[in-house]
Amino acid sequence: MNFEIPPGLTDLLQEFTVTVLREKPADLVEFAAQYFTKLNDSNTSKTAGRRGVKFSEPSDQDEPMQTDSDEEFVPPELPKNRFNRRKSVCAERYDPEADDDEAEEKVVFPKSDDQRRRLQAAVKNILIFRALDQEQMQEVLDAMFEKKTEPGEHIIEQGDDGDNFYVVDQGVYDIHVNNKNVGAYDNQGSFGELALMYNTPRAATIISSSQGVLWALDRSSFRRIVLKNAARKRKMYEKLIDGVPMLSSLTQFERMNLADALISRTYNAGDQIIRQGDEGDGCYFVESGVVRIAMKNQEDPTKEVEIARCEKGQYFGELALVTHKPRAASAYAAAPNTKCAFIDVAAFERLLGPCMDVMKRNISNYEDQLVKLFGKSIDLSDARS
Ligand code: 1OR
Ligand code: 1OR
Repeated sequence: MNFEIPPGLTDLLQEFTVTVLREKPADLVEFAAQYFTKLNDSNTSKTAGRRGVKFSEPSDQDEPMQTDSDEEFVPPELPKNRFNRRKSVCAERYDPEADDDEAEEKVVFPKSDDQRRRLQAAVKNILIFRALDQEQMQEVLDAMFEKKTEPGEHIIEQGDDGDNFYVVDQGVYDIHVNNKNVGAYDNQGSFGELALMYNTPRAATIISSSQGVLWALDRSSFRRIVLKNAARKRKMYEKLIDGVPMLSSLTQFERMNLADALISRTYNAGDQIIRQGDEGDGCYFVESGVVRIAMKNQEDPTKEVEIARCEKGQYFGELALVTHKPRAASAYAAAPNTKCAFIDVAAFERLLGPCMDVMKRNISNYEDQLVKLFGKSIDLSDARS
């Protein structure tokens, strides 16, 4: 039999194949249908022009942060499953400035003194709210409403569209991903931000395992007040976190939570960041500039010896948090405009568990260096246990 390959077929299939390889769609048939529909639409609307379909690139990390109206939030790469497949293909990126939600009225749920007190306590450690200023926070508190939950109640169903964001007041809430229990919120924490932030289906099912109380924030208030600042912050720290080898074991989800927790601090050359002997209140990641680590001379404590320098991608101030001992050394900015991202001790303990082994290994290296430098060891035994 004689086959005649129509002109353009090879190019067409090649471009399609390359796009499939790049996008890795979960559902090939659905992807193909959307790809060719879009191609057909663009070919009929334009008579000439390059063939091909433009897809949103998930990674535009090298672009500078956008602050104007064309800001876009790209959904994170969470585990794919039959619900949480990338809507991707022709998916419009979200443009908050063009969002109707912006125009919506303020929502106020009046609260009793007791409710207000419980709500204040519940939101105190909610990391995603750290991106808000005081006025925005007040608006959030006004808009939140109380929701009592029963044992076994499904608060969120994986694959559904997002309705509310929730903060735990009391009760235990199990997290299921693909019908597997992967964790729980035990009388604290928050959930349900992903679907609202990135316009994706719910990434997990949340089931109340006891009687409990939640505080809910409706989708449109969340998007109007919380979304922009929180998403900007996640995007801003994404690069920093990716550049810290110690954090490489964190999942995408853990990285986003870490980004919520970080606070940037800027120092002039010579500024003291940590004082030897103080209690540890948090740990620092160097964003730019240089940090000098110096230890008091044991014979003459008025003198200091420089023991290390930290630059972009490195961290310091973890030792006191891991060993529960006072700061082992002082830290100073050694370049103008030295910028560090700070994480407080509570968030450090909650979020950096997966990196603890790496940190402890690095702490053992301190000991070796110390012996080389001073000819004697120091008791860091708690850190290794
Ligand atoms: P959402 O709007 O997608 C479900 O609705 C919520 O569960 C989700 O927002 C998060 O707030 C929360 N992966 C994804 N979402 C999670 C996870 C999670 N845990 C809680 N949520 N992982 C579990 C980490 C212990 C990663 C799974 C591989
Ligand atoms: P911190 O919480 O004790 C001071 O506050 C920080 O300085 C400390 O955490 C570490 O992050 C850092 N080598 C490198 N960095 C160190 C060292 C160190 N000590 C403290 N920091 N040492 C080796 C010296 C050659 C000394 C180990 C005790």
